[in-house]
Amino acid sequence: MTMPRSYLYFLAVPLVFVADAAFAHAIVVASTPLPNETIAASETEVEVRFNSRVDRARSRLTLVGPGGASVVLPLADGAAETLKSRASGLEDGRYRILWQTLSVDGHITHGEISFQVKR
Ligand SMILES: [Cu+2]
Repeated sequence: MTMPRSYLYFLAVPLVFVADAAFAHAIVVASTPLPNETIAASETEVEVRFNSRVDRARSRLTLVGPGGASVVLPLADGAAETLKSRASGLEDGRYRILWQTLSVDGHITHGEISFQVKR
């Protein structure tokens, strides 16, 4: 099957643009805890891994507890693609890890990972 050259050109341009944007932004590729994981302990490692390096000084992990109170988690050293910390003193209930990050292309992205503590 053959296509007019001009049609292929217009088809290709948006695909290139989308691929470029996807590589540039920080996207979560793995996490601890996993989304909706249940933890049977009062503390856990917190790690969010992205598809690209992140600016740790301008990134943040916030833990929101079952009662709605939130605390900014201190970031530990680690791989350049990760935000790493530790949450302790956890009670039973549903928690959310809010992540906000500045990726190397200067774009801020954010999201959240929900998990449950049940002992
Ligand atoms: Cu970007």
